[in-house]
Parts: sequence; C-alpha cells; structure tokens
Amino acid sequence: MQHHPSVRPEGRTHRTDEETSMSESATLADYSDLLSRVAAPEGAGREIPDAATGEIIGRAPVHTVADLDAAIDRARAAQPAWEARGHDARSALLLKAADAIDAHAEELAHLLSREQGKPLNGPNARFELGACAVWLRTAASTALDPEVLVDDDSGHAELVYKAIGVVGAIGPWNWPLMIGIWQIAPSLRMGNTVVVKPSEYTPLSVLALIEVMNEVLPPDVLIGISGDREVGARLASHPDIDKVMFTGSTATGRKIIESSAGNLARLTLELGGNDAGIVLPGTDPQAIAENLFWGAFINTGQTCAALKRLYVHDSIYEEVVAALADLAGKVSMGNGLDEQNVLGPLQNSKQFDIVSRLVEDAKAHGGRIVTGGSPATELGANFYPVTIVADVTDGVALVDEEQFGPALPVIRYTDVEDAIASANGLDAGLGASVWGSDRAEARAVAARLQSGTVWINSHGGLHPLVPFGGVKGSGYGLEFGVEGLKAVSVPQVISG
Ligand code: TXE
Repeated sequence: MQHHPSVRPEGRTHRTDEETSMSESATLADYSDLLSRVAAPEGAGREIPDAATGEIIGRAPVHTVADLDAAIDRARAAQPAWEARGHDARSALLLKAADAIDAHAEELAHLLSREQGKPLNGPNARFELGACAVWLRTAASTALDPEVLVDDDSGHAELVYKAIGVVGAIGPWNWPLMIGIWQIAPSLRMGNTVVVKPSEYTPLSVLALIEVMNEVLPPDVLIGISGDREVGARLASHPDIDKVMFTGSTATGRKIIESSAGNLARLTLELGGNDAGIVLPGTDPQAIAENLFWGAFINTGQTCAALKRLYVHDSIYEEVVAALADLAGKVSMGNGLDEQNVLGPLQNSKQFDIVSRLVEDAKAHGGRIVTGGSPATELGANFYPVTIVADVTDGVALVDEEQFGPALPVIRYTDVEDAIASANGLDAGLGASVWGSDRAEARAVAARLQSGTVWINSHGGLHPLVPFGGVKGSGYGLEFGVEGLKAVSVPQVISG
C-alpha cells in the first residue's frame, strides 16, 4: 500500500501468513517515549482512556484560548518564510516528514489503536498510518501549475495560486490521523502554516503525529493545540485565521460557517453523511458481499463515507441479507492490540449510546435483527456487535439519522425509481454506491444520485489524486489532488 497511492478501505476477512508474521513481530512497538514528548505531566492535563478497556493511557495537555492565540501568532510569524522556501523545498521537507511517519508508524499505530479503539490489524490503525504517508507523499509531489487563460492578440492573462496564510485544522475522532493529514498536507504544500485542533477524544495520537512531522519541519509551521470545543470555536473565529479545514458534525459545521462571517475565513467542510447503497436486480449477492460488508463496517462503522443504509431489490433481498450476516459471523471484534481482531469498540460512550438507541428504536418499529442487536458487554463497555437490521423502511431513525457505528439497516425495494428517490431523500450527500452486474445500468443510476462521490460495486475507496467532498448537508469544498491544493490557496490573476 505504501508504494501505491491508492488506498481502499475494503478490508479482508482473513489475513495472509505473511501479514500475520509481519504484524505479530511488530506488536512490541513501544510508544512511551513518543507519548512522553507530547503528554501533560502527571497531575496536569486531562486523562485519556484506552477506548477498549478504559485504562488511562496518558494525559492530554489542556491548552487554553490564550495558548491558542499564542500559537496562531507563532504560525503567522512563521508563514512568510515557509512560503518563501518555494515549492521544491517544501515538497522535499514533506517527503522527509512522510519518511519520519513511516519510521514511527508502529508506535503511532499502537497509540492510535488504544486511544481510538481501532485494531492494529485489518483496515484500521496500521492501514491509517500507511494512508497518512501516502497522502503526504502525494500532496508533496502534486503540482498546481499556473493556468494561461488568454494568450493572443487581445493580451495575456494567467491564473496563479498562492498561499492563503494560516490554516486552522479541526479534526474528528474517527480517523484522527488520516483526516489530520488530509488537512495538513495540502496546506503546508501550498505554503500555509497550520494550527491543528484535534478532537478532544483523540488528542494524543494527533499530537504524536505532529511531533513526528516536526522532527523535520521548521519551527512553528505546524502546531498542535489540544483543547476543548471552546478552543475549536476560537480557532474557527480567530481574526488571523485565513482558512478553516473542518471534518465533524453538521451542527458544528454550521457554527463554523457563522463564525466565518466575522473573519471571512475560507472553509472546507466535510460534515459526514448518511450514504445510501442501491443493489440492482440481477446482482450476484456473493460477488458483492465482502465489499458491501467493509463499505459499511470499516472502522466499526465510524467512517464519514461508510455505507449507512442499503436498498436491495426484492428479488435478491434475503440472499444479500444472509451473505452480510454470514460475513459478520467471520470477523473478529475486540481489543485492538489483539492481532486477530479487525473490529473494535465504539470510540466513546456518547457514540455507543447513539447506536444502541437507534437499534432499539428500529426494533420497536418492526426491524428484524438478523445478527447482533444488543451490546457486546462481554467485550467491554463500548462494544456493539455488527448488527444487520432487515425489514426497516425510510422514516425509521436508523435509516434517516447517521448511526456512525456498526448497525446497518437494509431496506427492500421493488422499483429502482423508489430506491433513487430514497437515496436522494435526506439532507446528506457525501457518498453513495450502486451495485450491479451491468456497468452501464449502474452508471445511469449513479448519475442520478445526489452525492459528492458515487462508487460502483464498492463503497468508500479513496485515492489521494481523486477529489473528495460532499454536497447538501455533507458540506462543501474538495479535498485531495489538484482540487485539494486549490482549496488551500488563493487564486491571483496576472494580466498583461
Ligand atoms: O463532532 P463535533 P463529535 C458525527 C457523528 C457523531 C457526531 C458528533 O455522527 O455522532 O458527528 O461527533 C470541534 N467551533 N461525526 O462530537 O462536535 C471539536 O472539538 C469549532 C462525523 O466529535 O462536530 C472537534 O475537534 N470547532 C464526522 C470537532 O469540532 C468545534 C466525524 C468535531 O466535533 C466547535 C466525527 C465549534 N463551535 C463525528 N465545537 C465525519 N464527518 O466523519 C466543537 N468543535
């Protein structure tokens, strides 16, 4: 994976022998030195629990609004020199930062696994670290060249892209490192400096990632500030912030839009979604089952562009439901440090409560639990098993609200027009997928879906050169590739 930019989240249910021996020899990685470089000392800061066991793994610094203001001042002061280095020098440093991430990947993956809950193995913590290096290298090697707009007798005009200034990066807890890199890498590449505010649920692993990158970056171009929501609000509204990159909830996204009225910060908002998948008649359930499963359950369902409601044609409905339930019985959930596990806990009790509530509500509205359906308390406090809920309809909360967890509603349809209307019927539009054996037919349905990306016969695969972003309640702005570089730049026309 690290040799190729494409990172697809479809996991595999089984590991190869080579992977097994590689990962088992690596479980000794000791992150204590790295953690001690970023954590608050004993007696200070805020305790951060292991998401699977509740054991305290470290103390996060509690930075204040005054700390944030000072950090923004430092980032502002460092920005002109960082921009003046030029693209080649910045790219070279970012490539070195990617090497530093690789060198610390096992330590970071272990810390991430404990703090976030995702297993080391499968499409999880190690996968996330690999993706960080791939996205960083790709941003470092992608060019945003000036565009010649007019060059004839009427004159000459070019569009060039310059740094914006200081970028505020506000991140979530589900893929905290990878999404952090999505925000940091293009911003630094284009000559901006960056102040990062990780989620209060996963600060330690993000601070550790920044620490590792700062082994090679000059001072103050990348600063991590570990604070609460108040600090996040200040970062978004600070008069000296020129751009906000945000991934999180729609409610917080709206607040950031409001605060941008004050500082005119440009925004990229990735606000999650409620991705629909449509399985067309004539599709072989066995052929799509594994991609469907991981499209929904990657990171135990805590993924912005995961499959969150599945519409299946009546003719193959029971077969698809059975194939998904069969896979659910083969994957192993538990403590992330255990190499056999590929699914972990919900990251926090708030999210656990949301998933539990939505499943109970679906049961009360006639939903048929095919597998799962009640907490896996034997594994730990925040564990919820893979849950397939059949015989639900639009209007049930598990379908209409984002569950952000391992509970997939499967809805039966007979007329594809109804499935398209349902898919488009919510105020969300990050991703969607169409599943079918006839590619042209699937593409025709895809074209009618209101979402930033539509996958065919897979769900959630991302590529660092392919733009990614939402429509409707899923936000606006594109990340990745050349479009992602434009989003952290200001265009300037040079005419004459
Ligand atoms: O997100 P929040 P939370 C969804 C998921 C989940 C829900 C809430 O459904 O149940 O969001 O998760 C910072 N100005 N997603 O509470 O509150 C905050 O400190 C600026 C989908 O984690 O949006 C944190 O760093 N920043 C999502 C970040 O915003 C503010 C991933 C996200 O917090 C702020 C995670 C403010 N006023 C959850 N208030 C996805 N798109 O993948 C808070 N923050």
